[in-house]
Amino acid sequence: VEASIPEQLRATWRRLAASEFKEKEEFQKAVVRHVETTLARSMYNCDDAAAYAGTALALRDNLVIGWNKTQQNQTFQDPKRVYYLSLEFLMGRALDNAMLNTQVKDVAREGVSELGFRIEDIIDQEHDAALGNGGLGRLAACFLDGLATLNYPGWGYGLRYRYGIFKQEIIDGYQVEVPDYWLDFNPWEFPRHDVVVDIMFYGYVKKDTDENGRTINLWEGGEVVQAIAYDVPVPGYETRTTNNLRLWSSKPASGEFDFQKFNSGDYEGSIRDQQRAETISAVLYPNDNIDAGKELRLKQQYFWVAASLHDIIRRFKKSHRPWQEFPDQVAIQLNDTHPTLAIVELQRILVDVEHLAWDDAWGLVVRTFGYTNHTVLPEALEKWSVPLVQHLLPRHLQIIYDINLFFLQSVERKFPQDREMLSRVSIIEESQPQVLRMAYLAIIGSHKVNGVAELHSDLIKATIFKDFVDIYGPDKFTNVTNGITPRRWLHQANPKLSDLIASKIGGYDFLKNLSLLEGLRDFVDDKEFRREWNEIKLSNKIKLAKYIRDTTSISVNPHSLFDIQVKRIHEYKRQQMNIFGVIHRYLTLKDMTPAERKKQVPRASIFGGKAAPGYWMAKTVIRLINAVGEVVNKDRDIGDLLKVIFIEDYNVSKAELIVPASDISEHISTAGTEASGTSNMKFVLNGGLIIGTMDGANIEITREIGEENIFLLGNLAEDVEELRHRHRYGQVEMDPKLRRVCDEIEKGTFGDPTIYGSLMSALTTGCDYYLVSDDFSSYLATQDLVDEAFRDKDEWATKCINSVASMGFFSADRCINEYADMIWNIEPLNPLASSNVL
Ligand code: NBY
Repeated sequence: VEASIPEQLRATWRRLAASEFKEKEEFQKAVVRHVETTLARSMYNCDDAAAYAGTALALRDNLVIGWNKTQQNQTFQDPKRVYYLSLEFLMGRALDNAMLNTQVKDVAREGVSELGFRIEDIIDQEHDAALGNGGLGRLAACFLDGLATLNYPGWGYGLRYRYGIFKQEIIDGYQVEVPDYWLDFNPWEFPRHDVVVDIMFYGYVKKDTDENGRTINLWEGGEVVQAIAYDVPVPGYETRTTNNLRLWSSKPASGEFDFQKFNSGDYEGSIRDQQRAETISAVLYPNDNIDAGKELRLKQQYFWVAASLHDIIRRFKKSHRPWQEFPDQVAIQLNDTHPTLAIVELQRILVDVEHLAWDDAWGLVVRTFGYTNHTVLPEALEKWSVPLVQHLLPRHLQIIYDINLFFLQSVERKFPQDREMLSRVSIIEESQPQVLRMAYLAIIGSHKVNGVAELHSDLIKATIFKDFVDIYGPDKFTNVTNGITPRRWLHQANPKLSDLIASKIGGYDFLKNLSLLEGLRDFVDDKEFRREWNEIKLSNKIKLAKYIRDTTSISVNPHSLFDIQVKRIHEYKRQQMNIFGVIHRYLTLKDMTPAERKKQVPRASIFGGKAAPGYWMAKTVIRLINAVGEVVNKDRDIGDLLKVIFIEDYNVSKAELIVPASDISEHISTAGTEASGTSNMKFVLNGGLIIGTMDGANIEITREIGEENIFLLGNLAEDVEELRHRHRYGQVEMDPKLRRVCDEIEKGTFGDPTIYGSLMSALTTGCDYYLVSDDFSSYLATQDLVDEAFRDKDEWATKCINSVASMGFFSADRCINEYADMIWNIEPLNPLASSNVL
């Protein structure tokens, strides 16, 4: 407040206020000014990279104006806000999205063209913001887009990793990890050197008495690092609302380096502390769906959670409301258990610092938090070692013990006869060493717990959280099926399809109200419309084929069936089943006479995805896919009939190229293992069909688009347990077709078979935990149906169009509105409401 300009001078400010460009020439002026002044370049020295920088900076000026106004408006109106705490925000590129959301792309295209550039080349210069692993991180990014588009006052809080997810290179068929230097030039972040929070680790707890003679606990004597805020604007589509994503970066608390050491000649020693502090936000852990339990990861979690809560509380305190109103002003959503310490940190602040009574504080905490679960896989459920937490966060451990004690007392009152219940639901698992079950803590400290698709939400209630349903009743648990933003995943990724749809159903309103896609049904029978539809798909396939040719020198016939599986490599997602199917197809083609081969539907099997660096089995799958490609792609008997491609370094911007080019995409996880999946939604929205199991959101996609429009295969979740049991007792013969595939691998057709030893033994001695053998014949039979269906181009287009027409439900906007109503209890804020500041 003391930094604000006195009232009598504000008229001058208002007269001089920066304004947004709308016309081409204003935009061009801004680009040239940034190239010439901000970058100190000129027309004699302006390559695509400089043109990107100039364009991004010009656009950024516009964004910042709307962003400042949104934030001022939110400050003045002071509505209840939601804070989305996520260790991952997989944002991808910002420029194209910002141009489209603020409706200036056409102006920009013309503008840069007159300056000698193609907008597509400029867009391509941008480095992805890859602060995430996969679905969980991308979901957070889609949610930010939905929140802003719907005018909800909502911020994201995350970590500003210096290195995002590694860049994947394929060398001799193997994945090689290369660091991701994404911050070299990032015009989309604003360092807030004035927003700094001290964060403490280690130390001890001292008991003391306050002025009223009550015992208080003081956490002190620890090591301090500083969190500095970096803000990223998040523009909504066709609204002035531009929300904020605040990312924390770590730095040493005590100056840049140790002068004493520096002066005494210990140059290395002088920067050691600095590096130690900066290590906290240095790298994103590259695991998806696996808990590594590393101390640095726990430090990241506390650092980020403590800085974010401090910031949220500072904002709450500005309006001088009593603590009782905290949950009426603040909703905090926990994206998985990674931010669960926020529950403990808020309780600590309320009790130790603000001196609220325990029960009053706890009531506020529970009303504030919601927890989203993204997995049932036991290896992905976070558990922190008690000695580690004791060492790093001694006071938090005490608070967790108390939370657990009061919780267990209440359970005991409710179930006095059930002694085993207490050890089952205790936050502390009595292992060696003891560990904290973070999911249990998240449930106990939240008022709502949700899964991310219907089946998944049912499964968590029936399995991993069953006792908690008995304790709290079923209403604490709910489902919010995931969604995706149609702005990025249709309009931006597939502009031609978006334009065609708009030309038919009366403009682009469907981008804000995705159910309007229903209007497409009126045109399914229109032959000319189907022709245009197919032409767009073909042009998207040509574009991908060109990319594949440019990057791998493999040529793919764009008329072949593009069969795509792109996602993190994981056994439960079963890329191995896909590549075994490809080998089977290859062997079948080899068995045929040339005349028989001529009758087959040509297919390109396209894979992409990163393996966690320590995940041996996943890396072996990548190696096998590449080895199969090596053999198949140069086999003269096969030609165009089968191509096997592994696209290097799958990320958000590559997804924007790949997703619109699919005919069929694979979502073939073992039933009950994929919580939702979100790329399944992206592919269907872009006019591709799905081959998939009855898992995650595939089930609801089927319900929406109709069984006739999806290729389902495999066993059901309810049968998985029984099937695994049979494998464990050696009661399952391997499927003969799979046997033949394995024999071929073991014969050395795809190189030294010892490379694939782990993969082979997982099917046999490893009891085939993911049930590849059980689903393989169903998978192959379903792939045959895909081939048959693809022959009838008209029928295929009809399926695709009808499916797209039914995808309204999977908008991130529907999903955000459900969270807002059921969990956050927040309302949209009119971006123009506060006329005194605008
Ligand atoms: O979240 C994914 C689910 O697998 C997918 O089914 C769902 O659609 C998506 C959005 O709800 N989960 C996911 O991507 N998880 C991770 O990336 C992840 C990352 C780190 C850790 C655990 C999971 N970790 O413990 O470090």
